[in-house]
Amino acid sequence: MATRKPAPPSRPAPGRATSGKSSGSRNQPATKSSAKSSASGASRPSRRTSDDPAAVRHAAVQALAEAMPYNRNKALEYGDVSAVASEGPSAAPPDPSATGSTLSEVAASAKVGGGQPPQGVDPGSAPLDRVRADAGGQMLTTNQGVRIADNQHSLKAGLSGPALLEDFILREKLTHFDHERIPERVVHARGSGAHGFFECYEPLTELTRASLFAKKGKRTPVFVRFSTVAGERGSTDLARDVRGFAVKFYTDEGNWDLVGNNIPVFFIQDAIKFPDLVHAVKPEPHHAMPQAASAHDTFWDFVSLMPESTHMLMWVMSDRAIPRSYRMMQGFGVHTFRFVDASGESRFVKFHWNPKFGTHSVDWDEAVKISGADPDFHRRDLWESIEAGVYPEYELGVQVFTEEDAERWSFDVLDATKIVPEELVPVRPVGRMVLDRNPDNFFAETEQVAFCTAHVVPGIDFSNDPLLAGRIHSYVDTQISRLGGPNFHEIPINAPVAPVFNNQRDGMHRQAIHRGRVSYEPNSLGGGCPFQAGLKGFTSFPQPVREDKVRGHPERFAEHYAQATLFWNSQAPVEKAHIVRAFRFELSKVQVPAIRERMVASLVNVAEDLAAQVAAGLGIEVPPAMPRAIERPPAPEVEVSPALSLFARPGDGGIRGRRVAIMVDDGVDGAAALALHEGLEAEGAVPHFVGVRLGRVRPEDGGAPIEVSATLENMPSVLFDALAVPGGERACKALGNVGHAAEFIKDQYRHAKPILAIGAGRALVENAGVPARLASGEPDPGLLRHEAGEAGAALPYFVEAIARHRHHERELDPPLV
Ligand code: HDE
Repeated sequence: MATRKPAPPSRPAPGRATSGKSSGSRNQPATKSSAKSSASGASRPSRRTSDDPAAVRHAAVQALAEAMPYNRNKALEYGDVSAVASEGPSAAPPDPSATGSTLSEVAASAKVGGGQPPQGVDPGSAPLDRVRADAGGQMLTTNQGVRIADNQHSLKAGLSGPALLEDFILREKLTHFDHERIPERVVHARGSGAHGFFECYEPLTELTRASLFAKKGKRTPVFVRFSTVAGERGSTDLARDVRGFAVKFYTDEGNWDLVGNNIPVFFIQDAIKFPDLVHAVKPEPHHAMPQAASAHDTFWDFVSLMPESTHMLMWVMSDRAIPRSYRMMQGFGVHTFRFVDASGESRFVKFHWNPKFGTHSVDWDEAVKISGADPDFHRRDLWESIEAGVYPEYELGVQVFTEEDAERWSFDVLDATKIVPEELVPVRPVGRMVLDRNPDNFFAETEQVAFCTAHVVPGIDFSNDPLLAGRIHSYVDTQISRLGGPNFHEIPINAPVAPVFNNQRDGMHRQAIHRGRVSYEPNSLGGGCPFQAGLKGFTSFPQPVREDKVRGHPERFAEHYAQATLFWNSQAPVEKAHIVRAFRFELSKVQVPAIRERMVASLVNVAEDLAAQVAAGLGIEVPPAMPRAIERPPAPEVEVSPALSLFARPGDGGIRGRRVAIMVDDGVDGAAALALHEGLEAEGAVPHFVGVRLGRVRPEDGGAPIEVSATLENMPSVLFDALAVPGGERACKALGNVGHAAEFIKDQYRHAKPILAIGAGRALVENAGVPARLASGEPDPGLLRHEAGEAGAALPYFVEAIARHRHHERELDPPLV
């Protein structure tokens, strides 16, 4: 290849990156001039020889073009040297007018601002304050800023006359209203979001060059959206379903989206099956039922024919699929990703989010009732916790391993239906995420936020997981129809805090007003800007690819059951009982017996005791095991992994944010009620005086009346984590005649929640049918019974019982109460 003549020394060369590899093999000038220095050479007019702006601009344009006598990077675009990205040449204009669109830009106004803008600025990356609108003290206007005199009447020909077409105020208002909805997400339509930050524990530079992990204590803003998958936008939060756990990190080197779930594996191995899976799980196409649920024929038909989904089914049938709160569930990146360090070394990585409040769930019977009592249960919990300063917090952990490690294992790390057991690769905590701010506006932020697995930053890269590959395509594609065009990155919640400069132009709803005539690269008329970043930019990990084009998967993808068995073997007895119950319930909703039987046949390959219990629950014989895709599956490395149990992460032992009902009526033991309220509040819990009606109840001791904050009707039992009955003869007698009170107590008991009964409260609880002891004859540790006057002494035990979350010892199937 021909060598090029370097630029004469009198004319400093435009900036360019050099690397040992590239500068050694080509005749390239090694100096990098700053923007200023390029403008100070011979081509720059030494002073303004004219006051004529056109002449100044002409000279400046000429100087800028002269600063690039040829494309210095061309020779670096070929051969081996081209594999190393080099920074693009650039030069700063000697006069800002050189890169403007028009000489008239100096004419300032209240609309366009004050003349020439500073160079290299992207106002879209500035804090969201720039677009947060507030109407305090302001008059109502149209969208054109015209003040509206009357917002009560349309314009009519006379008081009783016809409405007039010329009423642009009415028409603007209705037209806007008519278009207030955008298409909902095809999956994960139902979601709730929050702002926060990620804080790095220590530099991870030995693993990744990603800037968010560069320094101890470094904080990166985040926006998180939690979601269910199958339900529509207005569906219940408490469906049995996977939860989305999508995090947008606004790093100083661009946005990184970790678009994960609360379950570490997925149903399918290849993106080409995703539309089939979603069509099967969504409401059936003929009658659009059921909403948000997976308990129906098409779902079980599909998954029972796709044995690779069995592992995920075990998680979905476990209590993981009915979390108590978004604050109390794990998150996972699911796929294997890559960390890449500054030297280009790469290792595989899997991402985990572990909640500070522990992993806790609700009972299925409870979930069903919450769906009626408060379908916004998770959304409300997230909102109210943040408003109360009980910030959801998660620790980010990574499992890092090499390709050689991965090669040795019995499963394939590119198969998203598999985990890497923590016994093989421990999870290393690397930082924490705190969600400390609710959005200003649900639509503008939570609805319009657009996550995408393709949004990675230098230091994070993809693996060859075939499911991930499809996602890299799918997310941007879906936003184009959902958000109406290719400029959704400019919507404030999506815009990175790292400034955006490129030559993409136009498209629906373009916000930026790009200055100048240059929208191509290479150019000299814009000083080469924006120029390619070379090694300062994102470079793909150069993984070798030398194979035939095929449609297929490696042999190890054919093993479908070992990790489903691992999950089953790692569950506590009560978790296993809940899995059996869930399969029984779900399959009992399936109308076609052959599908039920096929699914149970598949479960035989997971564990015979599981299959036997599910079969018994469905009233069928255990069928023969479903034939496997491989006859002799490899032996798994790990047989039991305690980390897979929900009980492995009880949380920090506190009860912050837990809702506790204190049941009151006229004649209540006021001292006990108030002591409990105060004590629980001091622990960060959210106590409510729950009565038959709103208003005040008068305590038996004649003390100050107590304000009821919730009723047995408007906040039934399932909306509380625990119950205290403070006693008082008259109150308990009256409550004993209220069906809602008995139901409340029964549900607290059935859902294994702590109950504290003081004085006369003990009889109230007993009369509701709550047994004093467990079926085994042992005392029930979740049922605390105390004499009148012992509220203060009982409180620490009650707090401890709430911190345990649930007292599953009392559970029987079917329930006694
Ligand atoms: Fe998604 N997924 N997905 N997904 N996904 C979407 O993107 C898709 C998959 C996940 O809160 C969509 O903006 C394909 C796995 C979350 O806004 C869409 C495949 C995991 C969210 C899409 C998958 C997820 C989505 C719908 C298989 C866990 C909600 C609207 C190749 C790791 C993000 C949208 C939010 C959303 C496609 C599989 C998680 C259509 C094609 C595996 C948390 O692009």
